[in-house]
Amino acid sequence: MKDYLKPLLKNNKAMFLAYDHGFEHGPKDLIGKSYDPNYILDLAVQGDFTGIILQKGIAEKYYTDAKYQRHIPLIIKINGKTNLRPNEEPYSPINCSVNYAKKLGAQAVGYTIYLGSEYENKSFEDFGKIQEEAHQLNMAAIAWIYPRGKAILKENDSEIIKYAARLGLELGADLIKIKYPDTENVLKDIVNLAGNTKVVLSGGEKESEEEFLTKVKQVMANGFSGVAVGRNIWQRPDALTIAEKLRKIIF
Ligand code: FBP
Repeated sequence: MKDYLKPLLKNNKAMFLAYDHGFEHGPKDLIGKSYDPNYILDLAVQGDFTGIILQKGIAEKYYTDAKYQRHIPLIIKINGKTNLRPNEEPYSPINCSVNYAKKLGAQAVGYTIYLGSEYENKSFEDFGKIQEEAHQLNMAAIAWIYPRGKAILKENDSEIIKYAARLGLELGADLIKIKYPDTENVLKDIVNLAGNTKVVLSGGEKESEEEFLTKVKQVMANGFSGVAVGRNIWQRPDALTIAEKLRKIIF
């Protein structure tokens, strides 16, 4: 089995900085200096993250600098949606090809699947193609798997998060990004169900440093491969300090 994730891992672990929130949530999330992509890219380098997650527009206009290309591997999020439309049955359309992500210097592509949505079938078709194209180009295929839609009564229901983990493996994702389940007891099951697909924790809304780092400790103790986090890092004035604490837990 080829290890497409190798350029994005350190000691086999991932610490990704997510920065697609201007698209997904709008400017309300871009608190303080975080509206500035250069600030975030510098943070990713100085904080020793193992990858940065960007939409193509930001990659095209900011990741061109050699200081970033040399020091922080790129993951292009190739689909995205705003939060302005009713979220009842979500679907996130593709806005960048795998081929173009490669041209921008990406080592991986990321794609969000809303598990349980009326449109999940379309997402599976999309991801099926994306995964094959990515592997042909020697890139990793990463799936954000978020249960969402009318059929989903609780987005962090542990049984559904376990389902998401298994789905990631069966769809051929190299790595999945999932939300913290409603109980710590299933963390090991999640990892076991994902098998050779790596699992990282999605950061979530900003919470206290202690709450966030406790979750990270728990997932790492249960075999997760790291985190992909945004708001819990760059919404803080002391972003580099928390990045260092995170690094100590993960590596
Ligand atoms: P955070 O660590 O800030 O939660 O970022 C992770 C992420 O998946 C982002 O990539 C994405 O923009 C956002 O969360 C989507 O959040 P949601 O769909 O839950 O509103």
